[in-house]
Amino acid sequence: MRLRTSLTSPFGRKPRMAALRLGFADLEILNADTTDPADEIRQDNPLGKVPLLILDDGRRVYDSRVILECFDHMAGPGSLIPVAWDDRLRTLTFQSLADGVTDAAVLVSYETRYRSEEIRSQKWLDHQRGKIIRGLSSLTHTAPDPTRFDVATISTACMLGYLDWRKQVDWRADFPALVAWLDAFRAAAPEFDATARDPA
Ligand SMILES: N[C@@H](CCC(=O)N[C@@H](CS)C(=O)NCC(=O)O)C(=O)O
Repeated sequence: MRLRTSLTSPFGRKPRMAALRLGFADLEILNADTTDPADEIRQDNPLGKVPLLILDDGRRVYDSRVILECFDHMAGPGSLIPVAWDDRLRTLTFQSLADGVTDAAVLVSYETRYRSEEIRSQKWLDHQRGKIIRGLSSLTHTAPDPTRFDVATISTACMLGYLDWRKQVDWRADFPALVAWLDAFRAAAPEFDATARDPA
């Protein structure tokens, strides 16, 4: 199997963490450049986004949620997504929340990276930051159990790691409960630090 991603992508970090935990030693991780029109990523995924999983039989699988679903199937149902319905629904919804915050954070980052100051929209940045703040507030009240390793905790940790890097909001100052959450997750899941952009 091959995973095409950039090592800085918060969505690409999700399957990289999961593959480490599940012991997928045959997973080859290859770089992809979504900004390069010549990169095959645009043929493999019409959306031109990473991560992309290429199965040994040639099938192309995207996005990160479907890749984790695929890993869960390969490693045995329940390994990343609980099987019991109520737990499954809650876990998948946490994943959607964390991924949605990451989506908003990516848009904030793109607005500042790809658009010059004169055409940048403060209204749009505020709109996206509102999603980030509301998502983090919600997680402060109810968060997935940080001692578990599943699609909810993986996505939440990758989202916080991305906010740490790009600093779209000052989440550590404003949401101290989530600092404790990430510390607890890191202690339980060495895969998080092992997949950092610059692992120690
Ligand atoms: N829903 C997708 C989001 C993937 C995504 O937004 N990836 C970003 C990198 S973090 C990307 O490829 N951006 C390039 C683009 O939007 O053209 C997933 O979960 O995989």
